[in-house]
Amino acid sequence: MKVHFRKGSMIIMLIVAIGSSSFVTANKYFEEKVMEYRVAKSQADGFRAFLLARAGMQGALGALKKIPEEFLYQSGIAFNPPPVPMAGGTIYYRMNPEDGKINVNNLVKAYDQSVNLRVQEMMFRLYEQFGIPREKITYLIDWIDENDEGVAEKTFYQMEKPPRKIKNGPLYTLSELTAVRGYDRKLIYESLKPVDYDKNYSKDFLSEEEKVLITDSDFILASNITAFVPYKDTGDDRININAAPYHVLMSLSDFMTRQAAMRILKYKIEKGGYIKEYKDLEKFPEFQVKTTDGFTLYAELTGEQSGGSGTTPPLQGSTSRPANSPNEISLYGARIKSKGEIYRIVGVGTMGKAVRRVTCIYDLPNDQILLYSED
Ligand SMILES: [Ca+2]
Repeated sequence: MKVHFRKGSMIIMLIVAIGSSSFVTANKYFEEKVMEYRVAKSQADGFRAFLLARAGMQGALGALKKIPEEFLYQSGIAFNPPPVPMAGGTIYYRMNPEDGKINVNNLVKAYDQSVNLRVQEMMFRLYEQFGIPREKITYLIDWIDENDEGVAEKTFYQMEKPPRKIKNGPLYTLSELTAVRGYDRKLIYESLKPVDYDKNYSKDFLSEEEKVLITDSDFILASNITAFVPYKDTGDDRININAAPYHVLMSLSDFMTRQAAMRILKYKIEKGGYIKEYKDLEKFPEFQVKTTDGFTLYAELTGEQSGGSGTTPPLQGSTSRPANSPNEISLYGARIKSKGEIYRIVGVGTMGKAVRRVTCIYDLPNDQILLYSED
């Protein structure tokens, strides 16, 4: 009996042992499978969200190609339509004209690496409004141009701690600007509005209407400049007046006035959000002021002073700048355009907790994507 009992108890113990170990194994197996399932599901959600984001971007591209621009502007919501529920998730897209900002890459002419003086002067005027020292434009030019001759070139960045490599080429995105001497996130992405601006301007100077036309975001450098590499090196530095914020409009010429910039912003509203022909501006007295060349501001902005002679308009606050050859600036023709050509498109897809975003810079006339990123 004893033996039998022993045998029996051993068998029972064995069964229990097998049972408990298999239970542990099964439990572990189950947990692993649950984890795998969760990972797979979140990956699937992420992938689906990504597909929705791509679909949003495609939708925006389709809208840009098919819908006349004036309707996009005038309908208001076309640039940023409400979210669309799709396949258990949501699609959003947003598009913004990018050529109302100054493309800093245009500071250097790609074909001969010389400085584009017209863009440099626009940048001077822009930086002056924000109280940013001019040297920072020179540092930026050194960063972009191929050569190593300048004040912020290879040797400067090698001495930095930690040392970093100079680009000596165009910026792919504006975020690269943080690597350039004299720039940081604060300067680029935070408001440069003077603390006493509202106190000084709001009551006496700005009408209620004007307060709407100059928004807080206009005081952020990143709202006024951009960086993308053009599809073709046409040297096109024209500013899209339908998309340009106040400070960029003020940078167009030494002869731009607050009244002239406001006139553009107000006229745009009068026209339902879109100035189809910039020729309309000619009739306003604000654009009939004479430049030192004897042309009107309108002629200077539109390049209609073709074959213009005389001297280059002097920079504000500068008397020491060497004179350029007479036609150096006027040669490039129009400074403004009314048709948008470059757009930033953001597509966002959500599925469950997953959110995916795709961004592109799109050149509409050339039907080219200049930059594409996913995150
Ligand atoms: Ca350089």
